[in-house]
Amino acid sequence: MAALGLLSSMIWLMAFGSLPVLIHSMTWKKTIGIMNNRIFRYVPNTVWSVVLFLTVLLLNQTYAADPFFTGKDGGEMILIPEGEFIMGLREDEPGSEGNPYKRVFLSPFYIDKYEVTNVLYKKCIRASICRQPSLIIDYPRTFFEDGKHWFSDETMGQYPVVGLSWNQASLYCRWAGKRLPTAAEWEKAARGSNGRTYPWGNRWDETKANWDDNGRADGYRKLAPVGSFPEGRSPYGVMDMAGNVRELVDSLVFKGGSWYSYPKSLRSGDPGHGYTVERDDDIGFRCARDIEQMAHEKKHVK
Ligand SMILES: [Ca+2]
Ligand SMILES: [Ca+2]
Repeated sequence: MAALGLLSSMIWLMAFGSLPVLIHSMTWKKTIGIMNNRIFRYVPNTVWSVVLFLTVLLLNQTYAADPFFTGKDGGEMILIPEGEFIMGLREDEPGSEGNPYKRVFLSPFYIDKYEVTNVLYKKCIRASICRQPSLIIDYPRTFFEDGKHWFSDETMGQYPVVGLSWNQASLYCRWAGKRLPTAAEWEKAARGSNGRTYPWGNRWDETKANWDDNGRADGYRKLAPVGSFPEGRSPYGVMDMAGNVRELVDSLVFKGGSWYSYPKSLRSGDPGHGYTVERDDDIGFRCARDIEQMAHEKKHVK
């Protein structure tokens, strides 16, 4: 990803840098011996410049907007490598009955680095695939103190989208060329392979996630923009796997707890049962993607 980003930036720099430089470079052809023949002499500099500009632009489109790392929605994804991980809760933890530690093997997959944001969800609405989110109960708490609307206000673009049903979330992922993660995939992406309790480790830290503290320790009374807690990232660099919005997966459970949850629900191994309300103001999601699917599509594009 970093290499692609660097390449993309360089290409853009070349594209915008080359055009004015070449147009004004009247001695350009003479400095390169091979250009100093009949064909090149009678083609104006501006034409060569435009050709170069368009080539560079085309290259940029090819490498910068690679849908295999971002999906159609442009949401950045992270590779979770193949292998075993420990799922569930330690024997001495509350809730471990019925959800004990177990080893689970998973093939590699990609998962969104961030919770799906309002700005990304709006792309799917503009494509006439997704419907507007709406809350099943319009709690007063869904409005921010200054009266901003949680979805329509333009300054809320980087906040996670809420107010969706499971079907709406699933539809979004499919539109983006992705799917909802399984509970196991979600949990591995959140806690890594060694069964740690929270994405950052085994000890609770009230400053590393957005939870129900009324803003006292984490700085947020309600939702926070995605990626606001980089120190709370998972071993793979996935953000907000504890708190902010609890996340829909492909089974009907919610993972990771939210801004309206206490630390117990923020444990990555928490089964996330006990909530049945859809389209709530603390429920969001992120998408996943198969490696095989990506390789298959790439072959077809070529
Ligand atoms: Ca909070
Ligand atoms: Ca979350």
